[in-house]
Amino acid sequence: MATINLDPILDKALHQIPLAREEIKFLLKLSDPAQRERVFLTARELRGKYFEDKVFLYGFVYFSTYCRNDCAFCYYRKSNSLCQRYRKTASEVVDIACALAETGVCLIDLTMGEDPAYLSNGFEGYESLIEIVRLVKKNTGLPVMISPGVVPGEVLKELKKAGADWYACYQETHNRRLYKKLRLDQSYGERWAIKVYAKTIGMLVEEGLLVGVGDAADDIVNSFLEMKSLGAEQVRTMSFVPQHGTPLYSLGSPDDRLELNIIAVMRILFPDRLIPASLDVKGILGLKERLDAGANVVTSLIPPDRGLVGVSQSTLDIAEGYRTVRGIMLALRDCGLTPATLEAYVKWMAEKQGRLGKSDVGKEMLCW
Ligand code: SAM
Ligand code: MD0
Ligand code: SF4
Repeated sequence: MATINLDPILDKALHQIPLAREEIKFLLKLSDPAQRERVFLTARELRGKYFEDKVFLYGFVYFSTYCRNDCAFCYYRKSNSLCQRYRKTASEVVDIACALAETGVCLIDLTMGEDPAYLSNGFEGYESLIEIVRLVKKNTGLPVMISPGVVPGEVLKELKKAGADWYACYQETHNRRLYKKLRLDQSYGERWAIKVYAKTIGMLVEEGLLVGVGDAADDIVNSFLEMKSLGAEQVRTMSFVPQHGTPLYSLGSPDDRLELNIIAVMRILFPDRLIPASLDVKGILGLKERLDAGANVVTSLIPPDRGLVGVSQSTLDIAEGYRTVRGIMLALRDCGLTPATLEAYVKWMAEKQGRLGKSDVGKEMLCW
């Protein structure tokens, strides 16, 4: 294969000229620090073009750590005896969400394991979940993202009616063989279809990749294609965080470089979308490098005194209060970034719901 030169690729990226598969793979595989910094600089320039110096801050309520599934990578997996199991009551969830709203977050993310009490308990279970969303929306007035795993379409419709604006449900990988090793006994098609359905009922959708679990560069490029076809308004990646007592623990932690390269390439391919820098991978110490790679959302902000655990970093930086709006301000300043206003976020959401829901998917950067 002819040697690929970085300059023309970055020039195409800056002018939003679609990149070829080989060019994208070249960027993903970069290891030279100076070259990677040039890619990150291009990513930051593109982020600035659409978002100036603004970042969006998402408050998290991990309200149940019970799960009916056994994902090979996950702390909440049903057979992990080491998982700290809890299920917050509706009033506790509302209390925590209101406290988060007070700190200035622009969205409340309600995350749970696929808790059988909600998802395998017939109408009553679904109703309790819908009620939690309704109460959080009513009491905070904030945009709400739900991350409940796979739910029936009818239930998703009710969750949207109750106030859920976003649906997050990550495929992890679009390589079906790898998917089967990650999300044990879970249908690939079902998990994909409910996201597509969410789009048809006007919800904003987040798609996500898990890296460092046997994925190859071609898998990641294929995932970018799937994200494009889905029209996901928020796209993310997270490095695998090994969990004691789980099947993939022996894989160990991947090198962060791939996650950072992916964030930058996502910014180049989807310049006008939301791309998280998750605190649930490396905590506060990992925030600046993820933002410098082009991310523009800080996720997994968790209040320190509420008995909540993250899903990949169950305790890191939580009790210390580092995963709070106040706790991240220095890192934001170091990156030359400031929190966006709630009005700006709501306006962005409204625009996307109007424009991306229809055929006009905006100028995509993939040339296929
Ligand atoms: N149960 C819901 C679900 O599976 O969609 C929500 C739980 S949480 C948001 C699920 C996501 O967290 C997974 O899709 C995965 O991307 C991420 N995650 C879970 N365990 C992880 C780990 N050990 N390392 C990195 N990411 C992890
Ligand atoms: C995060 N632990 O952002 C959360 C989660 C749920 N919508 C996202 C993966 O890191
Ligand atoms: Fe359950 Fe979600 Fe973890 Fe899978 S990723 S074990 S569905 S909480």
